[in-house]
Amino acid sequence: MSFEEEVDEIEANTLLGGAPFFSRPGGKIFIIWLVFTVIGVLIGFYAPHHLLPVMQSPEGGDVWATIVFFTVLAAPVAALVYAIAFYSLFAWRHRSEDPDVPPPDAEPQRGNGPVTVVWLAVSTVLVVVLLFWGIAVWSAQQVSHPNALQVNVTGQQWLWTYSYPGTGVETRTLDLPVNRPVQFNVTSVDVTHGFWPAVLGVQVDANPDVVTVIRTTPNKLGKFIVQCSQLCGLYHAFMNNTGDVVTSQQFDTWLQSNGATPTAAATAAGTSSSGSTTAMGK
Ligand SMILES: [Cu+2]
Repeated sequence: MSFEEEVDEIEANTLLGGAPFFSRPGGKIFIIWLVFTVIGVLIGFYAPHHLLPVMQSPEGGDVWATIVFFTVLAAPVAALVYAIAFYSLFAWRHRSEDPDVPPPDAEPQRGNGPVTVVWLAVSTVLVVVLLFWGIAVWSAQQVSHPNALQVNVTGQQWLWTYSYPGTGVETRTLDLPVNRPVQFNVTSVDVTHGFWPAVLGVQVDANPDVVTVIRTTPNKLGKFIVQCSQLCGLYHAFMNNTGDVVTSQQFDTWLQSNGATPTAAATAAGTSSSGSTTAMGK
């Protein structure tokens, strides 16, 4: 053993109070924790691409980012729990000849100052970060646009009805014009339902006698699914229908095919020339 190695060993045994870090339980748990954390972070970044639908609004993008961010932040916490459990199963299992003899108690963690301080500090920082993230994402949906398309959403056992004020149109499919802010005014006529067009980043309870407002701006053409997210009775699982993000012109045509006058359809679809009461010819 060289002089440097001897010095290293002496330092390891004095400064670290025993064996080298990575051969002590704490060191081994640290390595397992590191591996599990990396796996958790990778899952956070890559799993949504396989598990989530393609989002069709900036609010949907916020939901996506929130899922990734929360998973990545949770990864080291969950990894610590799994690392300790995993290590304990193998290293600290009861090896007594007599299975009726319980193992001796471990050193109590209560009263361990550094562990308590680190635990409280990390928990506090994580909760505050998540709180501010949540407030920021939530408040972004609270901005009202004067030009927003109004859609009244009504839940009942067990279907959704959509009406477009000013047009007389009431349908069972939720067509929306692309790149136009939408304001959903959500209510229910019987029990609590949950209005959930997931790809639009919108999920809100539909409560009887209450109108809840939620906003989004569809930015990607294509069909999507609206589901009920609150258990609302026998056929809750079947309480879904389709929506479609279309161009303004297609939306105008769709409104007219559902009974709107050309003028009302053009106004609702935003295809009429602004400041004029005359609807543009198609
Ligand atoms: Cu339901």
